[in-house]
Amino acid sequence: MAEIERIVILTGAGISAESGIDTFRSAGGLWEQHRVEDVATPEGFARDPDLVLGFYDMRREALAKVQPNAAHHALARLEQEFAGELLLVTQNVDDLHERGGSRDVLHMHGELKSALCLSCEMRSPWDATMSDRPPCPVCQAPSLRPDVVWFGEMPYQMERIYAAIRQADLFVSIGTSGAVYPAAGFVRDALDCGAQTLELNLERSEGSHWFRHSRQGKAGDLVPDWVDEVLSAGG
Ligand code: BJW
Repeated sequence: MAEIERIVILTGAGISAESGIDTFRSAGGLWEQHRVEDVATPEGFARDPDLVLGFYDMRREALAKVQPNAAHHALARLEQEFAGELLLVTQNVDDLHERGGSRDVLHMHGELKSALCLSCEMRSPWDATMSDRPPCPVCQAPSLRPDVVWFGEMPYQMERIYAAIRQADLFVSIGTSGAVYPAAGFVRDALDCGAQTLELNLERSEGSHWFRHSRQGKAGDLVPDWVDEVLSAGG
């Protein structure tokens, strides 16, 4: 741990579970309540925009009622106190990392509190509903969609992520099932580049065997302990 100078962290829905946000693939999770083809694909949006806009309005509204947990706060502390380089990549569209104190968060699957205009292609901060078809703040067209990455779409900032993984000494995956690519492939990219790999998850994920180390438990317990280890090793 003392030799670790560059860390890439990937987080998923599990890190926000203890804050009260549903994960996707757990029993009772979002994909049991809604068909993924209907609410998380461009084709689903084209078929029934009201359903999709309502789904994301509901999740944006729910976000206002939850708070970051100990795992989000611990990663913010790591960002502040770690002497080396850190890239925090999240698949989550919530803003709990930012509200937990992290300043530099790469949202590879977009953000609930951002709108993407299908007319002018601009992204705008967004805190209101979309199902009432408000105008784009930039071009005024009533063409907003949630600024999230659906299946078949390209995640954000892939070049920056791959560049950081190529340089990393340690890749850490927290609270993600490893079911969705390209994020699920990052551990193999990190291994290929000689990095240490660590998984912190409630249970072994689909890609668990790729990780050199795997710890099972709640993110709210595992992440603060791991951050203490990194910082006490002089990182
Ligand atoms: C806890 C816990 C606690 C619970 N503490 N842990 C290669 C092979 C096969 C298919 C593909 C492939 N490459 C691409 C594809 C196609 C597709 C894909 O992956 N399909 C799979 C179904 C196989 N991928 C795409 O289409 C992606 N685009 C793409 O690949 O573009 C081309 C490209 C080419 C080359 C390079 C780069 C790109 C886009 C994927 C978009 C995913 N979008 C969603 C919706 C976002 C908006 C929204 O939020 O609604 O993103 S789907 C959904 O899944 C969401 C999540 O970010 C993502 C991952 O889910 P996550 O976070 O892992 O949640 P869960 O629920 O699955 O797991 C939670 C985990 O936490 C569990 O393990 C629990 O045990 C654990 N947990 N409580 C710790 N307290």
